[in-house]
Amino acid sequence: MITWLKTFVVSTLIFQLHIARIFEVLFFLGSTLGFLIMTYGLGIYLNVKWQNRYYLFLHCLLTIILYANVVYYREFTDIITLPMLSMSANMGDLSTSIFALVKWYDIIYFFDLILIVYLLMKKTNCFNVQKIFFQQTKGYVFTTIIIMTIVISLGNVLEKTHFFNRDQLVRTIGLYSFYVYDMFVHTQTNAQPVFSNEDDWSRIEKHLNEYRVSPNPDMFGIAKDMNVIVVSLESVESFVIGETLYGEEITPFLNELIDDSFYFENFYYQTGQGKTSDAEFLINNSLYPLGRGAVFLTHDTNEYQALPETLSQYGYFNSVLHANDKTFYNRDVMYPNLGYDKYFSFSDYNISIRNSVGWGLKDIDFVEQSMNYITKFHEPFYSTIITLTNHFPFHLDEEDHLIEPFDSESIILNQYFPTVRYTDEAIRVLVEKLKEAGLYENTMLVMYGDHYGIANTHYEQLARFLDKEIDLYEEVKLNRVPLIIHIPGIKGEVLDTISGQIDVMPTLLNLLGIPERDHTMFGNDLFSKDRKGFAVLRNGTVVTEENIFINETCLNYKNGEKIPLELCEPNRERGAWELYFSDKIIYRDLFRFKENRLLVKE
Ligand code: GP9
Ligand code: MN
Repeated sequence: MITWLKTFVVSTLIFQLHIARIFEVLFFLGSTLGFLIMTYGLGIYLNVKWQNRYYLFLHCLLTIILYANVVYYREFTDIITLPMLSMSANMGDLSTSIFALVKWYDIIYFFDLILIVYLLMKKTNCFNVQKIFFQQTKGYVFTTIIIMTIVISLGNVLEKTHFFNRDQLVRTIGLYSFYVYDMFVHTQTNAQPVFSNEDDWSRIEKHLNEYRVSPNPDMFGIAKDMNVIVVSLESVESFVIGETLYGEEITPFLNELIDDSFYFENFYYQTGQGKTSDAEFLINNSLYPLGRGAVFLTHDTNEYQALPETLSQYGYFNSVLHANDKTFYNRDVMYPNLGYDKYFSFSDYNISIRNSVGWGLKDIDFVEQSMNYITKFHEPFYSTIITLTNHFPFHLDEEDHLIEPFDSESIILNQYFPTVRYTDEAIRVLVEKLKEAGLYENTMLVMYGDHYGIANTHYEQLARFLDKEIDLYEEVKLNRVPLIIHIPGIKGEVLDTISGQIDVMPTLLNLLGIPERDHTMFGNDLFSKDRKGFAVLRNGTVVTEENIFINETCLNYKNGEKIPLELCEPNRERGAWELYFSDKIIYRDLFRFKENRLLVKE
């Protein structure tokens, strides 16, 4: 009863699951109870002496699962999934983030243990589930089978209807049953058929052709043979661009650069649990990352048709520069697979206490040291530069503050402004150094925000900065990150097409004068004359020029007013298919069969 109650209270209050309707409450309570009966019921097989210990152990285990999710939710507004456990190797580097998320008052989550231990000491037999629920083992086995079947079928039905919103899945089947289902999905995805049938590709191609638009011929090859530098701007969101805090510009350099570049103001991040690495995956493959875990970790040996691989065929030298341990996100394995020739990581930089903060080397020092490598590259080159200073929890020494922190109850939000401002300064240094090295005039610069910086849990305070209420409509818009494309000799402009990270690869190919040919890409050229704005986020939210589908709600795109759900249906469905087909390619490693298929076609 204690575990049950605790799970319900925490889930409704902390996870913002919006369990509002009465049937949702009943569903959540019912599915959680089902899971608890199933697991506590196992105790009937134990010798009475061991039963209480088993119940205590189980309660502790479930409390740990619950609490781990509470901590994770504070920053990621998401639930932990099983493939993420393979990310535990990253934990060492994550420690700065984790310490900022654990609070002293969290002790409250463990208070009930006192009561339980007291009851156990009193040798009460109130935990004797056998007496309460089951007279015989058959009853237990029967109940368990029924509950397991319900949970897995329900999860399956939700997936079949392309339900990509984990919040809703947990809301329906409960937190613990979610793990039963997740385990089922985990074993299923790991055992995807080794063979693909002809049908897989034809369905995918049919879907993609339906939405494919021709790239803009006027832009074809305008950056031909130029070097390309793609900068991942850690946690930089669109809301800071062009904005001021206490009269000071937050991103003065990016604002200046935008005046001379193409700037996409309605560009959305589409990352999942693999965050920075998911963004890299999107940019380099025009495929969606997965809904569970980081694709860099779970599908590192797949066949891909990545951008660096294509560029190699055009004589490019491909590299990544990022001052973190090379194994983080399994990058040292994934990069060669994507066609990168060299990865400059932690050991290639001089890193000391003096030049580090938070997650490691400060961005300005990182850019300066990176330039020593870049200036020696064989041309043309394609380089991905991944910044780090503007990473949660946004630590920065006072002496590096170029703007005052914000003043609100959220320390995280307050600190975000000086770190964004600092990364902006690092980009200024990068551009200056490129100019000094004579590279600026023949290098196309692409900069994108990798994912959100300020989680929903800080929205109350963020609303104060934005000076407006953050309703569902504003919440959607807060998924926008900047995309800047600077092409030497071209003036550029601000473009408002609704787009996402998935669109970058086809755009770059066109600018570089590389025909799309056999590439399977889910994105479309950002400059295409036939382009229809579209972006699907990894949680199934869909943004188009007419409407927005979010959390089973349909909003008018222009004014955010709630409109009938049917109006969003075609776009919701398209978004769901996009994610479904992209996932299918990855889970089944379908590119392995694509080449054979093309040969057969010829
Ligand atoms: C890690 C860095 C940050 O190397 O890219 O990753 P994130 O936590 O943002 O995914
Ligand atoms: Mn990141």
